Amino acid sequence: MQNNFLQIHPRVAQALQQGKPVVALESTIISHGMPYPKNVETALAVEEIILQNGAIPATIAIINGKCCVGLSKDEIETFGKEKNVWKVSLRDMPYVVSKKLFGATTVAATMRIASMVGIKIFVTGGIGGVHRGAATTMDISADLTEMAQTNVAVVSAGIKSILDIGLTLEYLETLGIPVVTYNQKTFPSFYSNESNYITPLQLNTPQEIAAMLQTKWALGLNGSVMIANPIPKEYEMPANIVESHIQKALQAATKKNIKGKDVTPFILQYIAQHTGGESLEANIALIKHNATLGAKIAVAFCN
Ligand code: PSU
Ligand code: MN
Repeated sequence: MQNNFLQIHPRVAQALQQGKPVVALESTIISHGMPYPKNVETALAVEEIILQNGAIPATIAIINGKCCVGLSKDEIETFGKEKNVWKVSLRDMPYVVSKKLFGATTVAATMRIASMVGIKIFVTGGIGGVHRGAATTMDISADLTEMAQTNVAVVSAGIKSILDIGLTLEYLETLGIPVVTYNQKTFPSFYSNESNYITPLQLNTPQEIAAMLQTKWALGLNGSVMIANPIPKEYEMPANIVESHIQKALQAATKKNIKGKDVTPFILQYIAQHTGGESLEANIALIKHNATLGAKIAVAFCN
C-alpha cells in the first residue's frame, strides 16, 4: 500500500519490489528503551547485522507525521538524542500523524506499518505483554492484540519478567498466537534464557520457522507468530538478581504513580540504572542475537 502517510526508503522499496528479504525494526526501543548513545550505536549495529545476514533492515518511525519505513543514520541519531519523541502505540498513531509530530513506534505500531508495505518479519528485544497485577490494573499491552490480527512475525528474546510471563502466555494462547522457542524446550525470559515455563512450541532452524509462517498465512490464519530466541548464555543475568531489581522498580513506579504508557519505559530505565549497565549490555547482546535469527528467517521465507 502506497499512500500519503507512508514514506518508504528507496533501498527498502527496491528490496520489496524485487521480493528480497526485509526485516522491520522498531524505534521505541531507541527513544524510550535505551540511553543515548548506546541506543544509536545498537540501532546501527543491528541494521548492519541484518545486512550481513542477507536481508535489508527497515527501522520504522513517524517523522513529521509520515510513517517512515527505513531511516537514514541521521534520522536514527535524531530518535536516539531527541527528548520529546512520542512513544506511539496504535492508540496514539492518528494523533501523532495528523499533528505531524515525531513518534517512536512500539511493537504494535511498527508491526502495523510494516504490514502496510508487505514486510513479514520484525525483530525487537522484548514485546509488551500482560503486566503483573493486570487483574486489577488491566494493563495489557496493545502489542498482544496487534499480534492477534497482523501478519508480521515477531522475533524477541521471550517475555521480560517485568511482566507476568504465565498470564502473557495464556493471553497469547487465547488470541491464537503461536509461540515458538528457537532450539530449546524452556521458554526464555529476556535477561535469562530460562523461565518457569515450557515453551508451547519448539523449532530448530530458520527454515522450519519460515515454513511454519508460510503455512499459517496460507491457511488463512491471520496474525503474528511469536518467535522467542534465548539470550546467549554469556550475557545472561541471574534470575534472582533481576527479580530483586524488578521488585524495587515496581515499588518505585507505584510510589511515583507511574501509569499507562509510561510504565514500561520507567521500569526499563530503573533496572538499567540500578544494575550498573549490566542489564543494558544484556539488552544490546540479545537484540543483536535476534537480528541474526530474524534475518535468517527472512531469507528462508523469501526462498
Ligand atoms: N520491552 C523491552 N524494551 C522495550 C519495550 C518493551 O524490553 O523497548 C517497548 C516496545 O516498544 C514495546 C513497548 O512494544 O515497550 C510496550 O509498551 P507498552 O507496555 O506500553 O505497550
Ligand atoms: Mn500498558
